[in-house]
Amino acid sequence: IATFVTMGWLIATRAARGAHRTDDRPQDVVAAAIVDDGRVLLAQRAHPAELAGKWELPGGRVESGETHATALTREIREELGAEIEVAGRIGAEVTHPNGLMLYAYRARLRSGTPAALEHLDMQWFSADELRRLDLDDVVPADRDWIPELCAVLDDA
Ligand code: 523
Repeated sequence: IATFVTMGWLIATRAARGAHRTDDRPQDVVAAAIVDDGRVLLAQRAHPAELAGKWELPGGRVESGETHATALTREIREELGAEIEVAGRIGAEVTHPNGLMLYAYRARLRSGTPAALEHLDMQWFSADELRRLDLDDVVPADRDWIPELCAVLDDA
């Protein structure tokens, strides 16, 4: 019996370690560049304190079992109360200092009117307005995406 108990314990601890390793994988965060009428929607973060008031592409963490597209559609529904259709990637992925991996996607509105349900504010930016935006007012991880966003808007 002791042998079976020991074997059971070994299997259980290995399984727990395996599960733990899965949790340690860099977590994906997805962000939407919703483009409408030649403008992109940026939202002003409400939290944490060091990011509060800074502009970001709205989005959030991908939960287990979700694709990037389903996660982004859910986040935009929760944060802005609108339905989007997710298109291709935009810009390069960004590694956050805390280990998160951030991915930006182009998107367009399917239905609903976006509203800042969880953000301090939101605003539609033209390419010129984006170029004039002070990068200090942008969430650090999102700064690299600005040139690519301008290019997308110039083509829109
Ligand atoms: N970012 C970020 N830029 C950006 C987003 C959507 C998120 O730098 N455009 C960072 C900010 C947080 C982390 O990614 O450190 C998680 O984003 P958050 O808070 O918008 O995602 P949630 O709502 O899924 O996660 P919690 O608030 O932590 O529950």
